[in-house]
Amino acid sequence: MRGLAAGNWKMNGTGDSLSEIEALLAQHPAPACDVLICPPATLLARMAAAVQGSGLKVGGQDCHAAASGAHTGDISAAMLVDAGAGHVILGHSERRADHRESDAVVAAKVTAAQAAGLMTIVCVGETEAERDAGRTLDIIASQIDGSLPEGTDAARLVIAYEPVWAIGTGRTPTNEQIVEVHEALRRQLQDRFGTAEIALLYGGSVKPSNAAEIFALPDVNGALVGGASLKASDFGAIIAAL
Ligand code: G2H
Repeated sequence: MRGLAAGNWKMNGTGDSLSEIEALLAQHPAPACDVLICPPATLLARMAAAVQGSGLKVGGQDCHAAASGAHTGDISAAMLVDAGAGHVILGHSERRADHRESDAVVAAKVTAAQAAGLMTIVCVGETEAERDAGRTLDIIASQIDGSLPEGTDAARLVIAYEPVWAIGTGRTPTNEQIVEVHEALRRQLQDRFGTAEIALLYGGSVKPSNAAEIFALPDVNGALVGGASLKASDFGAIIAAL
C-alpha cells in the first residue's frame, strides 16, 4: 500500500504559513507517498486552492457528529468537504483530553465524516500511566472497538497510533514498542474488517532524524506528524524518507 505522510498543524498557522506549502510543493513535486496537510480550519479553503492540481491533499483536524445546528464554534463534515478537505483526523488525544471526547463521541464523528465522503484518520494511544501498568494493548484494542462504529467503511479508514506520552515531548517509543502495537492493530482490524489494506500511521515526535527508521518497521504505513510538519524543510525530509 502507498505510504501516507500526514501533517497535523494543530492550532498553528495563519495566511503567511501558506508559503511553507509552496516551498514543500517546489521541493517535492512528485513524492513517492501520499502527502496530506491538516491545517487549522481557517486555512483549509486557502490551502486547498494553493495545492490544487499538485496531488497534495488537505484535511480537517476534527468535525462535529451532527450535520448542522446549534453547535457554536463547531464544524460539520460537509463544511470540511465544502472547504476542500478529503480527510479528517478524529479522536486525537488532544481532543480526547481538552474536549473530553469519549470513544462513543469519536465513533459518532466517524459515522458522520464517512457519510460525507471523508477519509477518517482515527487516533488511538495509551498514556504513560497505562503503559507503565502494562495495559497498552488492552487500551488500544478497546479504543479501536469503541471508536469505530458499526458500519465503518474500512476503505475510508486510516488508524494513527499515537502514544500520548510521545506527543510533542521529543520522546519516541522503542522500535519494539511501535511494532508490538502496530502488529496488534493489524490483527484486530484484519479480524474485524477482513482486510490488511487499512493504513497504520505512527505519530508522536516524528522528525527527520527518526522518520526513516520508523518507516522501515513492519506494519508502519506512514506517520501523523505534528511539530515537524510546520516547516517545509522538516516535513519534506520526512516525506523523502517514506
Ligand atoms: C502527535 C503528533 C501529531 P508531534 O500529536 O499528531 O504531534 O509530532 O508534535 O508529537
